Amino acid sequence: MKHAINDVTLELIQGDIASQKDITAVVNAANAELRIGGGVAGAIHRAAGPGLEEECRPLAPIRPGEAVITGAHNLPNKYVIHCLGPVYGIDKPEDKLLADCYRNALKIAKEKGIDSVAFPALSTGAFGYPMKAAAEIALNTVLQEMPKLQSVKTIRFVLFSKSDLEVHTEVLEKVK
Ligand code: AR6
Repeated sequence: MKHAINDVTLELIQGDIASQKDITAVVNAANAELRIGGGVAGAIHRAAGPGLEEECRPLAPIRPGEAVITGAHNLPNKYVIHCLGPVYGIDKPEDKLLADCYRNALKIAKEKGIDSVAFPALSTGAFGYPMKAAAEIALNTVLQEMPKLQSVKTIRFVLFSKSDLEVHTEVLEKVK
Protein backbone atom coordinates (compact mmCIF):
# COMPACT_ATOMS: atom_id res chain seq x y z
CA MET A 1 0.00 0.00 0.00
CA LYS A 2 1.17 3.57 -0.75
CA HIS A 3 0.02 6.88 0.68
CA ALA A 4 1.41 10.29 -0.35
CA ILE A 5 1.38 13.63 1.44
CA ASN A 6 2.68 16.36 -0.90
CA ASP A 7 5.88 14.85 -2.31
CA VAL A 8 6.53 12.33 0.48
CA THR A 9 5.44 8.72 -0.03
CA LEU A 10 4.66 6.26 2.76
CA GLU A 11 4.88 2.61 1.66
CA LEU A 12 3.92 -0.57 3.49
CA ILE A 13 5.48 -3.82 2.26
CA GLN A 14 6.17 -7.32 3.50
CA GLY A 15 9.88 -8.14 3.46
CA ASP A 16 13.30 -8.26 5.10
CA ILE A 17 14.74 -5.01 6.45
CA ALA A 18 18.25 -6.23 5.55
CA SER A 19 17.52 -6.42 1.81
CA GLN A 20 16.11 -2.96 0.97
CA LYS A 21 18.51 -2.16 -1.85
CA ASP A 22 16.84 1.06 -3.02
CA ILE A 23 16.74 2.69 0.45
CA THR A 24 19.39 5.07 1.81
CA ALA A 25 18.90 4.46 5.56
CA VAL A 26 17.48 1.36 7.23
CA VAL A 27 16.34 1.46 10.85
CA ASN A 28 17.56 -1.16 13.32
CA ALA A 29 15.40 -2.41 16.23
CA ALA A 30 18.46 -2.19 18.45
CA ASN A 31 19.37 -3.24 21.97
CA ALA A 32 20.81 -0.63 24.36
CA GLU A 33 24.35 -1.92 23.79
CA LEU A 34 23.99 -1.66 19.98
CA ARG A 35 25.24 -5.25 19.69
CA ILE A 36 24.09 -8.00 17.36
CA GLY A 37 20.84 -9.55 18.66
CA GLY A 38 17.88 -11.58 17.45
CA GLY A 39 15.22 -10.45 14.95
CA VAL A 40 16.02 -7.23 13.12
CA ALA A 41 19.27 -6.62 15.04
CA GLY A 42 20.45 -10.07 14.01
CA ALA A 43 19.53 -9.66 10.34
CA ILE A 44 21.10 -6.19 10.11
CA HIS A 45 24.36 -7.02 11.91
CA ARG A 46 24.83 -10.32 10.03
CA ALA A 47 24.37 -8.60 6.68
CA ALA A 48 26.49 -5.58 7.68
CA GLY A 49 29.39 -7.60 9.05
CA PRO A 50 31.48 -7.04 12.23
CA GLY A 51 32.47 -3.49 11.27
CA LEU A 52 28.99 -2.34 12.28
CA GLU A 53 29.37 -3.50 15.90
CA GLU A 54 32.78 -1.86 15.99
CA GLU A 55 31.39 1.46 14.80
CA CYS A 56 28.51 1.15 17.29
CA ARG A 57 30.67 0.51 20.36
CA PRO A 58 31.51 4.15 21.25
CA LEU A 59 27.88 5.22 20.70
CA ALA A 60 26.43 2.75 23.26
CA PRO A 61 24.53 2.56 25.52
CA ILE A 62 21.44 4.36 24.23
CA ARG A 63 18.14 4.98 26.07
CA PRO A 64 14.61 3.93 25.06
CA GLY A 65 13.28 6.37 22.45
CA GLU A 66 16.77 7.38 21.35
CA ALA A 67 18.25 7.00 17.85
CA VAL A 68 21.86 7.07 16.59
CA ILE A 69 23.26 6.77 13.07
CA THR A 70 26.17 4.77 11.64
CA GLY A 71 27.37 3.63 8.25
CA ALA A 72 25.81 0.51 6.75
CA HIS A 73 29.03 -1.46 6.07
CA ASN A 74 28.14 -4.49 3.88
CA LEU A 75 24.42 -3.76 3.78
CA PRO A 76 23.14 -2.44 0.43
CA ASN A 77 22.36 0.95 2.09
CA LYS A 78 24.34 4.01 3.09
CA TYR A 79 23.32 4.32 6.74
CA VAL A 80 21.79 2.40 9.64
CA ILE A 81 19.72 4.38 12.16
CA HIS A 82 19.63 2.42 15.42
CA CYS A 83 16.55 2.92 17.60
CA LEU A 84 15.96 1.47 21.06
CA GLY A 85 12.25 0.80 21.40
CA PRO A 86 10.53 0.45 24.79
CA VAL A 87 10.17 -2.99 26.37
CA TYR A 88 6.40 -3.36 26.62
CA GLY A 89 5.18 -3.19 30.24
CA ILE A 90 8.57 -2.03 31.55
CA ASP A 91 9.81 1.17 29.87
CA LYS A 92 7.16 3.85 30.46
CA PRO A 93 5.35 5.72 29.04
CA GLU A 94 5.74 3.15 26.28
CA ASP A 95 3.55 4.95 23.72
CA LYS A 96 5.60 8.13 24.00
CA LEU A 97 8.91 6.25 23.92
CA LEU A 98 7.86 4.33 20.81
CA ALA A 99 6.75 7.56 19.08
CA ASP A 100 10.10 9.15 20.08
CA CYS A 101 11.93 6.38 18.17
CA TYR A 102 10.17 7.21 14.91
CA ARG A 103 10.46 10.99 15.45
CA ASN A 104 14.14 10.84 16.38
CA ALA A 105 14.99 8.54 13.45
CA LEU A 106 13.30 10.95 11.02
CA LYS A 107 15.02 13.92 12.70
CA ILE A 108 18.42 12.34 12.08
CA ALA A 109 17.44 11.50 8.49
CA LYS A 110 16.45 15.13 7.93
CA GLU A 111 19.69 16.43 9.47
CA LYS A 112 21.75 14.15 7.20
CA GLY A 113 19.78 15.05 4.07
CA ILE A 114 18.68 11.42 3.60
CA ASP A 115 16.05 10.80 0.91
CA SER A 116 14.63 7.39 1.90
CA VAL A 117 14.18 5.53 5.20
CA ALA A 118 12.90 2.00 5.92
CA PHE A 119 11.52 1.04 9.34
CA PRO A 120 10.76 -2.35 10.83
CA ALA A 121 7.91 -2.58 13.38
CA LEU A 122 10.00 -1.42 16.35
CA SER A 123 9.40 -3.12 19.74
CA THR A 124 6.90 -5.67 18.33
CA GLY A 125 9.19 -8.71 18.55
CA ALA A 126 11.37 -9.52 21.55
CA PHE A 127 10.16 -6.32 23.29
CA GLY A 128 6.54 -7.53 23.23
CA TYR A 129 4.61 -4.45 22.05
CA PRO A 130 1.22 -5.60 20.65
CA MET A 131 1.29 -5.20 16.85
CA LYS A 132 -1.89 -3.14 16.39
CA ALA A 133 -1.13 -0.68 19.18
CA ALA A 134 2.43 -0.30 17.89
CA ALA A 135 1.20 0.20 14.31
CA GLU A 136 -1.16 2.98 15.44
CA ILE A 137 1.69 4.83 17.15
CA ALA A 138 4.19 4.25 14.34
CA LEU A 139 1.87 5.34 11.54
CA ASN A 140 0.33 8.30 13.39
CA THR A 141 3.79 9.58 14.31
CA VAL A 142 5.15 9.23 10.77
CA LEU A 143 2.04 10.88 9.28
CA GLN A 144 2.50 13.81 11.69
CA GLU A 145 6.13 14.21 10.71
CA MET A 146 5.65 13.83 6.94
CA PRO A 147 4.64 17.46 6.23
CA LYS A 148 7.79 18.68 8.06
CA LEU A 149 10.34 16.54 6.25
CA GLN A 150 12.68 18.19 3.80
CA SER A 151 15.06 15.70 2.21
CA VAL A 152 13.10 12.54 3.05
CA LYS A 153 10.82 11.59 0.15
CA THR A 154 10.19 7.89 0.84
CA ILE A 155 9.31 6.21 4.14
CA ARG A 156 8.87 2.47 3.93
CA PHE A 157 7.58 0.11 6.61
CA VAL A 158 9.05 -3.35 6.06
CA LEU A 159 6.78 -5.82 7.84
CA PHE A 160 8.00 -9.34 8.40
CA SER A 161 4.78 -11.34 8.05
CA LYS A 162 1.68 -11.10 5.91
CA SER A 163 -0.49 -10.53 8.98
CA ASP A 164 1.80 -7.72 10.21
CA LEU A 165 1.39 -6.06 6.81
CA GLU A 166 -2.40 -6.51 7.01
CA VAL A 167 -2.55 -4.93 10.46
CA HIS A 168 -0.53 -1.93 9.28
CA THR A 169 -2.64 -1.58 6.13
CA GLU A 170 -5.88 -1.57 8.15
CA VAL A 171 -4.51 0.99 10.59
CA LEU A 172 -3.24 3.25 7.79
CA GLU A 173 -6.63 3.10 6.04
CA LYS A 174 -8.21 4.37 9.26
CA VAL A 175 -5.76 7.08 10.29
CA LYS A 176 -4.63 8.56 6.95
N1 AR6 B 1 13.03 -7.75 8.63
C1 AR6 B 1 11.91 -7.08 9.03
N2 AR6 B 1 11.27 -7.32 10.18
C2 AR6 B 1 11.78 -8.29 10.99
C3 AR6 B 1 12.94 -9.02 10.65
C4 AR6 B 1 13.57 -8.73 9.40
N3 AR6 B 1 14.67 -9.36 9.00
N4 AR6 B 1 13.20 -9.91 11.66
C5 AR6 B 1 12.22 -9.74 12.58
N5 AR6 B 1 11.37 -8.77 12.18
P1 AR6 B 1 12.67 -7.46 17.05
P2 AR6 B 1 12.21 -5.45 19.17
C6 AR6 B 1 10.18 -8.22 12.87
O1 AR6 B 1 12.62 -8.56 18.05
O2 AR6 B 1 10.89 -6.02 19.54
C7 AR6 B 1 16.71 -8.00 19.48
O3 AR6 B 1 17.19 -9.23 19.87
C8 AR6 B 1 9.64 -8.99 14.04
O4 AR6 B 1 8.76 -10.01 13.60
O5 AR6 B 1 13.73 -7.48 16.02
O6 AR6 B 1 12.35 -3.95 19.06
C9 AR6 B 1 17.55 -6.83 19.90
O7 AR6 B 1 18.86 -7.24 20.22
C10 AR6 B 1 8.92 -7.90 14.83
O8 AR6 B 1 7.62 -7.65 14.29
O9 AR6 B 1 12.80 -6.01 17.77
C11 AR6 B 1 16.85 -6.25 21.10
O10 AR6 B 1 17.31 -6.79 22.31
C12 AR6 B 1 9.77 -6.65 14.57
O11 AR6 B 1 10.57 -6.97 13.43
C13 AR6 B 1 15.41 -6.66 20.91
O12 AR6 B 1 15.44 -7.79 20.06
C14 AR6 B 1 10.70 -6.25 15.71
O13 AR6 B 1 11.23 -7.41 16.34
C15 AR6 B 1 14.58 -5.60 20.24
O14 AR6 B 1 13.24 -6.00 20.24
